[in-house]
Amino acid sequence: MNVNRNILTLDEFTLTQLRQFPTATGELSRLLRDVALAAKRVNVEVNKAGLVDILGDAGTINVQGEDVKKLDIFANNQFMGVLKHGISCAGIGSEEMDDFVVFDDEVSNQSKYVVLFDPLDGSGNIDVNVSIGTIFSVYKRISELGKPCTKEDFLQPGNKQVAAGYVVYGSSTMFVYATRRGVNGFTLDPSIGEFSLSHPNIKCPESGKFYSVNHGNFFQYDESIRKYIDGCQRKNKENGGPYTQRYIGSMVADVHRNLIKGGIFMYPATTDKPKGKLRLLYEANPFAFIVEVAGGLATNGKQRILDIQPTELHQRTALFIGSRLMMEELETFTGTKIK
Ligand code: AHM
Ligand code: MG
Repeated sequence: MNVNRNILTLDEFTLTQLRQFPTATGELSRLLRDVALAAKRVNVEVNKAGLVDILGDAGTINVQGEDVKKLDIFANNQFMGVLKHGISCAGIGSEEMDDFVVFDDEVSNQSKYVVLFDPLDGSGNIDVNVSIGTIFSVYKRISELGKPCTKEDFLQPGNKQVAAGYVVYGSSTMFVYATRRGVNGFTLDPSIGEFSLSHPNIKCPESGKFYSVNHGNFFQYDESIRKYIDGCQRKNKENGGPYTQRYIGSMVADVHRNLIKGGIFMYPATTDKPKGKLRLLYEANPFAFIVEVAGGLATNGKQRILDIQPTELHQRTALFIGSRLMMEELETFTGTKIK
């Protein structure tokens, strides 16, 4: 019997990948399925956010000292819930929680992976109906199986990631994930409630037209960055400029657009935030992994993001990420050659 396999769902796709490795245990596929399930639940709430009394501050301040919106808490609970209930994850770290959470039960202690995530990034955009997203990062634990996972499992450099991904809750909802083998994108088909393969084998264009940065902070950036941004706005036959500026303020949407169309996204250090704003473990690292697998580059201006040795869960970093040739052009301003 012939079954139409032209449009694979996320589960079907991960199974076809699994079938190529007969010794694989399928734990990563299960983990991705768990994350996708939580994403679907979050998507339902994001879609009806304007209709129910779920908007606004939950009246608490998160560990970064920022207001917590109700949807952030809902999303955090969904992702934590599926990962705790599943059999692939030994512990998690989240933007919304002070410290790592070690699940420490008989099944979780046998699980191979730990997961770091930002359950709902771009929270400033929730109450204005603009794209927001989830970001996640997966590591194989280095601690002994059968015991609770440890802090060292979470504090591995990004180059040790096994997989990373994001969900963008936008005009349609997309789930994009990368392993070392490639980056694939799935669009939620509401008629069957499944993510279906819509963007196979995503490659980041070598160059592009878009640059994404918060111009309001311009005078707080280092001089080399100001000069680069100035160059983005000028006619330049070498780089095909001037570039077009696009900045939504939701990293997931901004980097997603540049990944598909070609471009560069920057969140440099500022005088107010000398360490940068974005978080290394669950914002910069997963995107650096995805974009590098797709052929692009990611740095903090001095060093490759994926080579930074993390020291704490909520560590911040400057971030420059995008198309390879645009990143190389930036490096002529910062004076660093990363790759
Ligand atoms: P959040 O985790 O509190 O949502 O902050 C991260 C977001 C990113 O999605 C986005 O790129 C950046 O903050 C925007 O910051 P700014 O408003 O300073 O430009
Ligand atoms: Mg965030």
